[in-house]
Amino acid sequence: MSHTQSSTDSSAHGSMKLLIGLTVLGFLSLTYCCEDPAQGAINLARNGTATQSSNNVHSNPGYAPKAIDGNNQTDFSGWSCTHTKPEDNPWWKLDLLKSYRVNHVILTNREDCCKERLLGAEIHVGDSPNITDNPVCATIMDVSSGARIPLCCKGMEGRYVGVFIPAPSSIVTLCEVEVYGQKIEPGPRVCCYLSHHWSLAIPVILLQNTFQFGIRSADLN
Ligand SMILES: [Ca+2]
Repeated sequence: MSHTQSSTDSSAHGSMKLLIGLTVLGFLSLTYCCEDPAQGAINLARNGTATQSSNNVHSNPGYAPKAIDGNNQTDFSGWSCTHTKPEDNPWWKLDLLKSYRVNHVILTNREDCCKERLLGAEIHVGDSPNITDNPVCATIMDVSSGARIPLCCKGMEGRYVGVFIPAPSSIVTLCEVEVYGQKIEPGPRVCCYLSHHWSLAIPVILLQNTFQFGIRSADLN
């Protein structure tokens, strides 16, 4: 077998390993993002406090704490959904009272009407009480699959979870917000960075191993 043929085989072998590595990575990422909170996980939102940019003027006031009252009723007449006034850039904010590593935020939208109001809403997680200073976990692009909107925040760290609609004359209305995550234990921050960015760290490791394996294979040929 010629040297050229051997190099071609090694390159093809390395490419196949790379493809397999990326496929495994994709599967792991999807699995991580789509898992529900563990059974029995504590909803951190229940111990927090909630505020919002304004309150509607209505006989059924949609005060902010109604989104963390533990009642997932999706009909506004059930007195358990929030409602701001129609205004520019409305927001709702949850203060968890201390920082957590937030894995999941689950919103419960209204179903009796108006569920499209949450389209374009940004969910921010971070330590700034000014929620738009914090990174975005997700932007709601689809409200067609039911009232429950699960969002994966991949261990973003923060004390505040905010729902912000960057649009004129809009309304934030939420029937429930659940937050699941872990306490941030004292220790080297490298653990937290890798936890938050593990979906980035793992491909780097896989790519590194794949290329090292390919180089070793080429050396043996
Ligand atoms: Ca509620």
